[in-house]
Amino acid sequence: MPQFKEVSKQSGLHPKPAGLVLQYGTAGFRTNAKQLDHIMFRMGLLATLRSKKTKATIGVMVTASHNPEEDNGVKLVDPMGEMVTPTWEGYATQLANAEQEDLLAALQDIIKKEAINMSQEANVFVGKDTRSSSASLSQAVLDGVSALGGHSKDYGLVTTPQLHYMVCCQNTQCKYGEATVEGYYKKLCQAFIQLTKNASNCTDDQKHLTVDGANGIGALKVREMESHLKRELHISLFNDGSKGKLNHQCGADFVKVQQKPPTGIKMNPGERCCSFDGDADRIVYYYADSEGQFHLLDGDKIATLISTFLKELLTQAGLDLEIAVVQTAYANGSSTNYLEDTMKVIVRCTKTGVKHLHHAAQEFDIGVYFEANGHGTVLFSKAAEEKIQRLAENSSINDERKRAALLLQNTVNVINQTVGDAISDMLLIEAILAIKGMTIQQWDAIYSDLPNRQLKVKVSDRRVIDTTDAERRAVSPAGLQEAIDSLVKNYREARSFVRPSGTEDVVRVYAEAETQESADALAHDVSLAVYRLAGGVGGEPKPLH
Ligand code: NG1
Ligand code: ZN
Repeated sequence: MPQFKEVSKQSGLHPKPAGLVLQYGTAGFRTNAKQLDHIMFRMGLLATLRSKKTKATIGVMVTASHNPEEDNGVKLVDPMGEMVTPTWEGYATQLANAEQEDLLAALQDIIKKEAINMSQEANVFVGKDTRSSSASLSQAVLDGVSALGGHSKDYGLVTTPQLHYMVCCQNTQCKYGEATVEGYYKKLCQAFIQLTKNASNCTDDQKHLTVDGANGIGALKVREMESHLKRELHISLFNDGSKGKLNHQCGADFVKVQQKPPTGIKMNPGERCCSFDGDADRIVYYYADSEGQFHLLDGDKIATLISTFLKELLTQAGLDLEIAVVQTAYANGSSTNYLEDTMKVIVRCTKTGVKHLHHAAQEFDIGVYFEANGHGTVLFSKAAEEKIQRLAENSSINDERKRAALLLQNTVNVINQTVGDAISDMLLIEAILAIKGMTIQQWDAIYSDLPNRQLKVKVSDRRVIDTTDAERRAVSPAGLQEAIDSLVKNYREARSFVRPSGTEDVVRVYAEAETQESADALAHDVSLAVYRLAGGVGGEPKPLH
């Protein structure tokens, strides 16, 4: 194959350390940046093959999201902005782990299995986050693309969802929008401004939002976007990367897991604050009340706010569209009860990992999906979008229906349907709160979270834990589920489950109960059961109090 000579030559500049084995996991490859040069080059090769196979543009994003600055990672983006299919995740792992001398054979194997026409043109979009290692690692991706004769476009510093958006725009011949960062701001901000025109008497105070940029790419992009917002949203940006370290004691993951505010921000009582993660695909909100008590509004609260808003608009517009909320086992039990019992919307539970949620959400006219950690978006089926569009253009309907239809139309436009997007979610939430004239306290009061606790247990091989029922029950090792069931019975309104993490070498334990003390005690009890029954390593888990 003519291109193989170049691959052979270039791969020598990105050699694989012998024996190193890495896995394409839930979030792509993710580890210390020092181990990733050869992976990046090879993902450039793989993206080129995927582009030839799909005859479409493929994305490659260099980021390790909420991990520490020293880490990095890479994810491939499929033609419509979705994650790549499991088969290609398998190829990614094969190609990444082929020893240097076996690389061409590994490539050949994929080409043969997928019957790839090597004379087909290839096009790859590349983006990177602000990590110090990202510049050279994204160059390695570009080297991989050019080694196989593919065309590439380097978007440089972009958020993960911005890269997904570019890929989708390109592959829909710009029907989804213009494939530029400017185009992204224009589409989202125009929709946001249209939405907020429906907010009556919004004061400057209500238009104010404090944003923790996690010292990452999201901060840069919020700054870039600000002029497009035409003062309809006043952002005070903290942790903008000028001083602090990426994700260090800040960002959405820190705030959600620690259940406390990030360092480096100024919080005034009652004011809305939000945190992005390191690649701006997650967002959580929070505020401090007049007593200084911290209140977190996570992905479940966000899903509830958005689905309530959409359901009301559908009723006002007289549109018969089925709306569902997709969650994971980590969703707070109170949110599930509220959605099912009070809101009467369909709720689905899937395995952890965005691709599972995204997939399930596609089955409905409108699928709102959020992980409790703040990753999520809304998907509208093609038919739903067309119905909304037709109604918005219909001149013979009454004012109430018309207003609702236009609101729905602009809601569709403010949302990045390709993947969870902190910037897009932020604009949607801000617009909803403004339209409903709702404070963050009122939003928080829609339902009360059950106190909960997440813990990690180290075991010698986390694969001994196998789960079923969307990860809510353990089928192995023997006796573990029975132990959890009997521990849960000791507490009121309690629930607990365990699962092996897909991104860290740990078993995650989740517990919720009527009080924080009970949730903490149950999480500890279950951690001990995991430690004893699933091969715990190191010292026994210690009680939290
Ligand atoms: P793992 O490590 O498999 O629990 C974590 C998050 C996921 C998802 C992925 C990808 C939790 C409990 N888990 O997965 O929701 O975001 O990372 O980043 O938050
Ligand atoms: Zn992220």
